[in-house]
Amino acid sequence: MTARATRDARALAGVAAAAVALGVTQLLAVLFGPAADARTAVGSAVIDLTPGSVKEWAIATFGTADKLVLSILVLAVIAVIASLTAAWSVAAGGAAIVLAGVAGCAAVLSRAGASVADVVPTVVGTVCGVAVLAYSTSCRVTGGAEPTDPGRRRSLVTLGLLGAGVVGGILGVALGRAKSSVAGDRAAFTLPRVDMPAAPIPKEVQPQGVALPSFVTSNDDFYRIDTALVVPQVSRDDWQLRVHGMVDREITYRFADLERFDAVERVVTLTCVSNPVGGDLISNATWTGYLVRDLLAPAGVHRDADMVLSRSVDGFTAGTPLQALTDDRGSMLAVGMNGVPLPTEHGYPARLVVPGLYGYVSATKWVVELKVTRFDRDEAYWTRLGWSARGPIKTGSRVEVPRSGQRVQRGPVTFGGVAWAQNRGVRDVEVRIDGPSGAGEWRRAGLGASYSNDTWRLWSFSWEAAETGLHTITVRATDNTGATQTSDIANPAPDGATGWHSVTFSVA
Ligand SMILES: Nc1nc2c(c(=O)[nH]1)N[C@H]1C(S)=C(S)[C@@H](COP(=O)(O)O)O[C@H]1N2
Ligand SMILES: [Mo]
Repeated sequence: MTARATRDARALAGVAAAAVALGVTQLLAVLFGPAADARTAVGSAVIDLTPGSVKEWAIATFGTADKLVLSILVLAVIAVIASLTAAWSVAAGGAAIVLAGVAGCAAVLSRAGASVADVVPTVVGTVCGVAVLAYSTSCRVTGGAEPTDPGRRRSLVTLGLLGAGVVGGILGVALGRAKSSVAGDRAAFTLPRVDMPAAPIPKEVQPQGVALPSFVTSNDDFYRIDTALVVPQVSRDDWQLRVHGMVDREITYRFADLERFDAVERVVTLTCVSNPVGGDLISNATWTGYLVRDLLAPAGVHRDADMVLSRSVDGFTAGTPLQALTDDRGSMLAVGMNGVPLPTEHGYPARLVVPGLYGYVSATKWVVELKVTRFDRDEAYWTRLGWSARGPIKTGSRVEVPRSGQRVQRGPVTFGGVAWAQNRGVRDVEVRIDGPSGAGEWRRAGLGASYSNDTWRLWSFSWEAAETGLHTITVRATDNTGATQTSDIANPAPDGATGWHSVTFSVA
């Protein structure tokens, strides 16, 4: 009985020590700045070290919530390890905390822009953690007249320390966020006056009689995918864009320098290479910004360059064909999204938007560097993890209505969805109900007006639901070159999923 209680007490002491270590580290990191945040550094290192296939799985399974899941997982793992090692022995618990501290320091130092001083919060936190463990496990069972009392008191103090660690950690995170937030800077930013506006969007882009996504996705609904555990906070004053590599002269733009370029506006549909067949990692927005080719021109790009490696402030890189950045498709350094400054999670104050290419090879958010280079000299983030160096968006389409398993009343009904083939444009969408073994044959869907080759097209399909029971609807798109979306099934890796989207529904 006594031995068990002691082990439980040690386990509790281990968790308290970990909580204090993390809490102190987090609070001190507020003073030292974001680079000293060991929690974020470790999480980011975990993301970077996770094999590409696991990342892919995490994105597919958790989507935009993947980072929250990771944070909870990391904290749970820390608590379990701390309690198990300390329950084993105080020395093991202490060693685990010190090892975690060393790993934390290593993670901090491995991040872009960290200095040696940034490990101070982690070192102090580790020392505090070890001290808590030593205190909470010392003279546990003393024997003597009242053996339980000192132990009880100590358990209460240990619980108190655990609580203080948790509160300190939460406070540290909140203060750190408030301190580094660029919300104020963003609110004070007025988008540039547009010199080359986008063509107006006719209301005919939106088919009637069916609940489809809006042709222009609101900023709140726009899908978000990135490797950033914490959204980078870059103010316009801090932002710089360094253009270098295979150029005649290196240029570093400050944010105010952008004003001397023509501001353009374009409607472009972004798509993630991780989007599975039927997935929703695709959205459409009106972007405001500057042409990348205008920004590159003064640097004097060498003729033998064929790639631009864009780098984010958080270290993410994308390799984009130079051609795609300089041809007439209008690739942009975007500063505005749907008429407001870029939301921080979408890259404030500046990001790349390249029509026709998946985001992983083009859409660098919080972009601070454009290195003119060659595909045979440099490799970007996802390419190093096994994804294709080049990522043109494949023609795709999705059924939005009906939803899988939806019950439809007998009689006339309108289905619909979206189709895309950025840079080529969607020419046709065909729908098949109950094929290929059933009576179903491909029939043309109605199409919302085409806005441009770089934007998705919404489609609708009217059908007479006559036979009760289960039915399947399948969709496929044809692009403006006449090529029809392939039925071959491929996974997102290494260069985008293919296959036709089918949805099964019932008629009652
Ligand atoms: N800095 C940074 N930029 C990034 C990424 C990233 O991980 N980090 N992910 C890219 C990927 S894979 C996609 S699909 C798009 C998504 O842009 P969005 O989040 O604005 O929709 O951003 C791209 N830009
Ligand atoms: Mo992506």
